[in-house]
Amino acid sequence: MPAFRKILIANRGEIAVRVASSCRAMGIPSVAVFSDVDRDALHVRACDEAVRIGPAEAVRSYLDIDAVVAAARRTGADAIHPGYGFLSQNADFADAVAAAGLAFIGPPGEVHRSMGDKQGARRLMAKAGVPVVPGYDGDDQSDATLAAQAQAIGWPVLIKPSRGGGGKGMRAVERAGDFASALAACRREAQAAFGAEAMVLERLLSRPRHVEAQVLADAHGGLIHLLERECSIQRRHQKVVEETPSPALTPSRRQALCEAGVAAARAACYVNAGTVEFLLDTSGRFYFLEMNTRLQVEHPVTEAVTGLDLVRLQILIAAGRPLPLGQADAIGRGHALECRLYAEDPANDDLPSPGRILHLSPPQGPGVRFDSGVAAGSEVTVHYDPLLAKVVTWGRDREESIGRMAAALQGTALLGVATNLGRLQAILAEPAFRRGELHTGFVEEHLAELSPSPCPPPEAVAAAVAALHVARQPAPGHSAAVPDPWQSLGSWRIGRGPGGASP
Ligand code: MV4
Repeated sequence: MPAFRKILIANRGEIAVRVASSCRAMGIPSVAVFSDVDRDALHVRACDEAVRIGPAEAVRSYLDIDAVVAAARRTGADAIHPGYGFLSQNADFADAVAAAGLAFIGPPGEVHRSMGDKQGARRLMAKAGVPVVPGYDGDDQSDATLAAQAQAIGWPVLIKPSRGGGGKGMRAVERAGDFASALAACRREAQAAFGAEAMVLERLLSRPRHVEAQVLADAHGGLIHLLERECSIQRRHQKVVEETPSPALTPSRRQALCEAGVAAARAACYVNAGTVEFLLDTSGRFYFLEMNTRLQVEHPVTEAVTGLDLVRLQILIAAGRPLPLGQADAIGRGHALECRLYAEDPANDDLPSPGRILHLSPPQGPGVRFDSGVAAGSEVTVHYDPLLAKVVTWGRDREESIGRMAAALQGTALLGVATNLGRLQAILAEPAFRRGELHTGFVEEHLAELSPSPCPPPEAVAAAVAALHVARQPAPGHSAAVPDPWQSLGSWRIGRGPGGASP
């Protein structure tokens, strides 16, 4: 019997396409939801049916709990997969889905709630024996107590708002004299952003690595880890390159970190797929950072080395099935990398770069996977995350995986919007990257060497697109595999853009 009758995917872009593919492989019909600007989006075509849930603004569509639950009810779906981002870690959403008599493909609301607060999460982990960064997570939040605790921790200290995710509102303080004003600024910001001002203090680790453990728990007490991922290559808290295994871990450290991930998940009463984030300091010690109560963007590298389908496992767990594998079956083979392709302009401070995708040639080759939320003709808007696609490579070892990634990036062509493709190639070529010398300041530190070559002018892009499409004319009797370039260009014509503007 199939796990569910029908699954609604409460997301868009590459992850909605990814979830739809596992639904299809399991013989479960899928329902897409879409906003007005996503009517023709790839994820809508990837699903068996689709429901409009609102206008472009995410708060009135992909973040609208009532609209999403109503769409599930209307289409007869009996489960909802939230993907990542949007409502995926929203406790009220998980509760609303359950209250509607539907299965939420993720942990229950209570788990999201308890892990959505750094203070509570730190206390729970410390109690469970999971190492946390030396710091303070007490209830006494008076200025005097926090200042005294900071002094006891030792400088530099990092002030973290208990409710802030993804580095929001954090402040590093180098010396005692700067603490009071930094604390006041943090409180004002946290009050405005989250309506709460509890702070956690931690020793500021210098050039740490970000290593996370993938965990998997069923509803019957079964709980395993699926090894780790290293995600140190990021910029402004946006991950760019991820890999597994981490080049920084010895086998015994790896086992300790992954077992700490399992202990963290057990303490949180975790169910479904989750990620326990750690910081790894320069001496190899690791500390709990936070727990992500969802499927992660970078899950494909784990799939590449374990041979598992994480979305399928999530669905089976949500249907009440026991884990179909034990810890001894979770073996990593070889090495996998993921590069995130973003519609952002490295020549313009990485700002989002909306527009129409005129041409997309995906990478090919052995050990290459391409998870894309867009195709030629797709419109990239400013309304959502600028992630376009992920290039994933597998190799017998890190060197082979890097070689395949470098080749895959070289074999990727995406025209019409500015992307970080050149930056990804530069990171892969960086000697420190090749040596595995990664840390969370890597991109900023090497930014000068990672600077992009300038974008070609629009006329050159259009000419290249036309040339590519001419070169791909089908043999007589075969239908064209790609859309007509003049159609994909919309109203743009050489020397006469719409309203005189370039495309
Ligand atoms: C830290 C840290 C150094 N020391 N905590 C950033 C996001 C938030 N989840 C936690 N973050 C950090 N916490 C201590 N005690 C450095 C960071 C950090 C970081 C962490 C993971 C990935 C990328 C990062 C980039 C900058 C800072």
